[in-house]
Amino acid sequence: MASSKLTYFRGRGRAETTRWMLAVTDTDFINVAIDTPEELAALRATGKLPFDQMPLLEIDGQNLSQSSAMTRYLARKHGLYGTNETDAMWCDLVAGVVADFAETAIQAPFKSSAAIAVADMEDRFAKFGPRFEARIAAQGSTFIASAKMTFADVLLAEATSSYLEWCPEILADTPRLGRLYNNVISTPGVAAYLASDLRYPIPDANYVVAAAKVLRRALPAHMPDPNRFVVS
Ligand SMILES: N[C@@H](CCC(=O)N[C@@H](CS)C(=O)NCC(=O)O)C(=O)O
Repeated sequence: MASSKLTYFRGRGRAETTRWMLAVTDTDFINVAIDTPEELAALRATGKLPFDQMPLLEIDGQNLSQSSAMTRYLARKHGLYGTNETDAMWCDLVAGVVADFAETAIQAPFKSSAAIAVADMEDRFAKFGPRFEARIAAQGSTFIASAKMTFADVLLAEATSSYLEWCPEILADTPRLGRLYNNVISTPGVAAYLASDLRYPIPDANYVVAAAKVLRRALPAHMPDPNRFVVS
């Protein structure tokens, strides 16, 4: 039996950073997919979601909410928070910036066309890519927050993986970020995860529709019948 359980929609979304952290720390897990509003209601009725939100990570006898708490919990538990307070501060600082950077990739499948999604990501990368590069250089050219790998590197690699799926040439002028990315995806845990069935495919319109159906929310306005799941 797996030692942890991650419950979310049948896709990457806001659970993906936790999956990468479970992978890099060699923590075995299963994905539990919520596919219907009824399944979400049943999950909420268990009381395991303190703020009624997914993802939910069940680990070490605890129910964790908020992906940022999950990734930091795993980082503290497995020594991926650097070696001193300054490292820890840089981990948190970079994790915050990476969340801003990653948001554009998370929103990509919600855009009205792939061209718009790619343009948004190129703009976002133009802002943050050179800053990541400079920070990695200042840190010693291998990692971004410490002399050794931290969860900040893992989050940055996860976001970068999504950018690369939409914009394959995006790392052309940021070789240090490219090396950091390769270092993370080459760790045994992440490499095994990315090659496994636990890794969901790149999110597309079907994922957007599936999530809206579960949450009974409106779809992006460009989609047909955008209010088809909204219950008034
Ligand atoms: N900041 C949270 C976001 C959680 C969140 O917004 N979850 C959505 C699904 S992606 C949800 O459960 N929405 C239902 C609700 O807010 O009631 C995280 O990263 O875990």
